[in-house]
Amino acid sequence: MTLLPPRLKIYFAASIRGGRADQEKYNQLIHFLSSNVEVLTEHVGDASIGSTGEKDLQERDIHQRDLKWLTAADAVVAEVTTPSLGVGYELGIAEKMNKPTLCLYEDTNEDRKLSAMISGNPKFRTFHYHDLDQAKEEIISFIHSISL
Ligand code: 6IA
Repeated sequence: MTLLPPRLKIYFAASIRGGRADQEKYNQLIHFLSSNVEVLTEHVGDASIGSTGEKDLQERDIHQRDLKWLTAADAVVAEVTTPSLGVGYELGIAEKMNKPTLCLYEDTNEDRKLSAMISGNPKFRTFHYHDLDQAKEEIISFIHSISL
């Protein structure tokens, strides 16, 4: 009998109260990730979660639960196109915990730019993409790099 290697645990971070305009994109990225790794935070892509967030959990419980998952994660993948205080907070903690971190940012023609605190951070792997297939290729490359 051969033992399968443990699946990598990924903390997927993306905007909730920062705005849900990209929710379907989060969903697709989570779905893609899930076929390769364990995603601890699948709810982030859930269409039923609006910008007000989960209704059956107290804010304090959400914070505590997310920090527990972040601590347990092998790595972080963050979709950072829609600016989010929560995601920025999680990224700062991930950095202090030395978690390998991939930040995905969709380049659009809109007049918005990624925060220099993310794009300027050498500890984060930041990738600009134009379509989701590029983001998925980068995810595979990132996962390979941390699985070595
Ligand atoms: O400031 P934001 O709400 O945009 O922050 C989003 C980030 O914080 C996500 O990456 C989540 O991991 C975390 N987060 C913020 N609110 C929640 C939350 N409540 N539950 C879980 N994680 C949250 C509400 C809804 C939720 C279940 C999707």
